[in-house]
Amino acid sequence: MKAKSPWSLRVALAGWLALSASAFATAAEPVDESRSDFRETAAERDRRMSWFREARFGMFIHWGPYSRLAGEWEGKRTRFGAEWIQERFQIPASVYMPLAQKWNPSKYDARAWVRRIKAAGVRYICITTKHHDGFCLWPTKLNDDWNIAITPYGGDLLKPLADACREEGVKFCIYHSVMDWHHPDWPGQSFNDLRTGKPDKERFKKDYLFPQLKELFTGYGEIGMIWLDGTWDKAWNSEDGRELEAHLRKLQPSLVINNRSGYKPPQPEYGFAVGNAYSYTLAGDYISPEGEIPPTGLPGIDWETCQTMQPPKNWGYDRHAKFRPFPELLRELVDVSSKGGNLLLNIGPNADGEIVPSAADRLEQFAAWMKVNATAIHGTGASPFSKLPFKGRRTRKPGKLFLHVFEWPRDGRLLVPVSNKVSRAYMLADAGATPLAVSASPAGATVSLPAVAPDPVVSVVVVEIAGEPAVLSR
Ligand code: JFZ
Repeated sequence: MKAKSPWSLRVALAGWLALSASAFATAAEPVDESRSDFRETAAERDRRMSWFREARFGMFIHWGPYSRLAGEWEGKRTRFGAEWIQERFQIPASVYMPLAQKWNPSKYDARAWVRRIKAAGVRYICITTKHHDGFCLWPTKLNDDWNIAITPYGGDLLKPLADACREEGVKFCIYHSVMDWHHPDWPGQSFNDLRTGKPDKERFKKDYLFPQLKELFTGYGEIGMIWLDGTWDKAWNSEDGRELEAHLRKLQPSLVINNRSGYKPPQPEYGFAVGNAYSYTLAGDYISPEGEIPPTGLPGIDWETCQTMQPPKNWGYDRHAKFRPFPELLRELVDVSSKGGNLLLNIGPNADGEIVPSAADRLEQFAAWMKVNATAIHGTGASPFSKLPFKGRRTRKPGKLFLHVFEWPRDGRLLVPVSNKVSRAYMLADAGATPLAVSASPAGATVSLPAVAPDPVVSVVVVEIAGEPAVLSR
């Protein structure tokens, strides 16, 4: 597909917003009644989305009975998708259930998790309440044999996390799979060899899915965001997705909803090739590219790239898979932030309830970097530049450009292609903010850098300018 200018995306987006049953409207126009009685002006939407846009960095947590198997079944490895192990090896419920019944995350310490994750600069945590295997991490009243209450652990795994998030000032968010390989009424793929009767989607929605969501939205305090998933099965259609979104909007109008309810209003042309059309569906409040970062920013669209630490695509803990190196993870966060998106980075705790050492180590490295540089990520806007004359990225706040330098220039000079007068330039790592020499030229402002980069992975140069960046085309 020929790459189109971002302008074409803006036009397409405007068309999408006008055509689709978007849940928000400008001050004058009423919301499309077909979608729900959820009414919101663009200003109200901006207020509702503000925490999400400011956060930039979230943590995904995939945890469930599959964590006990950790990517291995009868000596065979899943290779990817450790949380899909039941499907990979077609394990029937009669065999998979006893595995869950032995799950005892005895070392689980939600408060310790949240403190370690918060220190890494993460602003929201999104945990799997129920993944595709249908196992519920909370003692739901809607089934009596497939939730945490049937395990030796017995307690509620979500409640302590929700409480710890609230006490630590981290947004508590949830992942919830619509697809349910266990429930007898799920009309799509199932591994429940014990079920009887004929699946019934309407009963599944009305007597299970919707009431379970009501349990979650009335029992755990305010939930910041829901990461819906598992709606690609042909058994689930756009109308089901619209109903699901409307149900959630009624349960909690302040909720941020991702784009995977299954609802599919008219879609725009993005103007670039997308790896996974499902995750780029324009619906809900934001789009969720999986393991990929849009090549440019997506002006006017909220987006979040979700990414694993254990490639390829191991969201549940895999005992064999390697962990991606920290520099790659940090530069991914900087890249996403520079394009105006969020990074939802995943960890898969082990069956005992521990954040495994390789994940903990990366969180500690994030914590060390964020201690110095968080202001160059949280609350920043997308870069005003389409490209820069150095290997790195840039984020911005009013009056400030943050230049994230990946490779330290050999000549010690950094060209910032703006015609604005630079009032000050300094290293963010320099507590004394010692001014760096800046010279102006028709190409822009050139900053003279210290001989040695303060950080081996990403060093941030702060350039203070008056007004909006006047970018010089390159
Ligand atoms: C989904 C889940 O299947 C996966 O286990 C994990 O939870 C991830 C965050 O979300 O992954 C998907 C979903 C849909 C597609 C690909 C991966 N798809 O439609 O191409």
